[in-house]
Amino acid sequence: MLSQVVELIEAKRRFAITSHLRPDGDSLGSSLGLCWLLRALDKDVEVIMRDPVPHAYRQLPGADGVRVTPAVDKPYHAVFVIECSDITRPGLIDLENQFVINIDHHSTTALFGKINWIDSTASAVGEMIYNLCKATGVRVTKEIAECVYTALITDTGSFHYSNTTERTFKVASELVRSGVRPAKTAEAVFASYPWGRIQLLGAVLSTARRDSTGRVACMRQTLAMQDLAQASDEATDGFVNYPLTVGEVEAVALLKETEPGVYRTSLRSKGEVNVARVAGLFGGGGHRNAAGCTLKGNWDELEANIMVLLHEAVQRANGLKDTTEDALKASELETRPEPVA
Ligand SMILES: [Mn+2]
Repeated sequence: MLSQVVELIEAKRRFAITSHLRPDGDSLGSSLGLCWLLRALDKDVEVIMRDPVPHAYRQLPGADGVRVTPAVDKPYHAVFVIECSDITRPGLIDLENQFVINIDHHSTTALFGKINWIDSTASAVGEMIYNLCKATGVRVTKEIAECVYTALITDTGSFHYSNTTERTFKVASELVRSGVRPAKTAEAVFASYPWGRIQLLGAVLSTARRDSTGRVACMRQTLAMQDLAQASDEATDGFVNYPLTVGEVEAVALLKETEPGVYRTSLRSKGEVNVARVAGLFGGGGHRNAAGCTLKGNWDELEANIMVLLHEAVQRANGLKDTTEDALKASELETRPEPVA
């Protein structure tokens, strides 16, 4: 919990901070924000990651100091692990031999740390880092503010998602007062993609289809599409959200081929529709409205399966009794158009 984290920071001096593979806005913003916080307390600290900083986050203060490494290869008094569901998520060799502090806002996280600070009411870990500033008496500098603000806007979908609370806006307001320029940060994060993203988006959208209820949609992304668009993995962030911009669509799946026969699957939903539960059936996890899992097997079968499960999730959220006939009818999919790539 928070008081244990504060005590540990006071007692120790040499720290590392890490987060999950393919770091995102919250993992990087929170890691770098915490790094600035610890520096303000004269601590010896560095951010270490298995994967490099994606293009969208290279403007973050301190991003150029992130050390990419496959292992925890230096001695530290403690290693902070930011928003990871378990100790393997950072992909760092020897991490399990460290004094680990687990900081997360997902209630589903394993309590793998010597200290576990979990706050599922926080919209992003960034919000928790802000609270840690207050708890340690560290002034929220412009650097900390920019890092934490990036965490907030990415994890709340620019304040669209249901994790956005009054407190999120209060923190955001304080961050703007500390020097954040919202338009500048938003442009850096959401408007700095390479052209290949547009080409890839076109290809992925061309695979979109719905079930007969119109409430469940799915899309796929193949390795061939990615090659053709010469798009990096990070250029595809957020594609899964497009079908949800349609009024009646309540749940969506994007199956993304990462190697032949293996699909990293993103699930998104609106309102009460719980996709974390669906992801959980396949060993994945996440939040009610945003979750993910890895599927293996045949495209068409996996897609049909996941759509039936999403349909059930939609039914459950709407309090409707699902008859077998409805479920079967819903599993009849629209004919897939020929994909562009
Ligand atoms: Mn997060």
